[in-house]
Amino acid sequence: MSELPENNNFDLLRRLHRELWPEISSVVAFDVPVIDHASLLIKGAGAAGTAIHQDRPYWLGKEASPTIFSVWIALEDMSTERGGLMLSRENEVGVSEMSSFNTGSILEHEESGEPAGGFPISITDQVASRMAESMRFIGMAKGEAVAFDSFEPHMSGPNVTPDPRLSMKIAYAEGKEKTRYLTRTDTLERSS
Ligand SMILES: O=C(O)CCC(=O)C(=O)O
Ligand SMILES: [Fe+2]
Repeated sequence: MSELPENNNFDLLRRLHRELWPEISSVVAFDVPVIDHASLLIKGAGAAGTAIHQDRPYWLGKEASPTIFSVWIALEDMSTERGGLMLSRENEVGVSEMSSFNTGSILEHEESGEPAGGFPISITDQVASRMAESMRFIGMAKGEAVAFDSFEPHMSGPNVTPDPRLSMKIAYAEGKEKTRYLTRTDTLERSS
């Protein structure tokens, strides 16, 4: 794809990408960096939380060996009440450690019918209850971001406020062997 469609959120995506990518591109060092997918994560007023899960089980069909990682960007100041992202602080590392992203393994997951939070594959109750103790709300101001790989357990609480929670996720990947993705990063950077 050499041109990006108009009338969508590519403006926002490009802007966020240009802010983020310089700091992480050399550490991640993909041959052909692509954005596998990106989406606004709008959690409606009163919406349920998202159960603890890894993303890798969702992406097994996308790539045989894992390269996709997420950058989760707060589009407003986050709070626990808003249902902000939760991660284990024990796993926190600096940007330089992103070179060892995606070397983890899949924990036991189970599929449930249609959970309120919308993510049907989640870590089994037994494993989750042990992990839950270390999960912490990640305080982020508007415009701040956190990156996590496809093996990072994460979750979020319910949005108990009367307004939607606004965040965005950009999922980067090695595009060398991929035929399906949203855009190459160089295409996005060149577009205006
Ligand atoms: O934004 C959230 O509350 C959770 C999102 C999530 O699990 C994901 O983007 O992989
Ligand atoms: Fe997720």
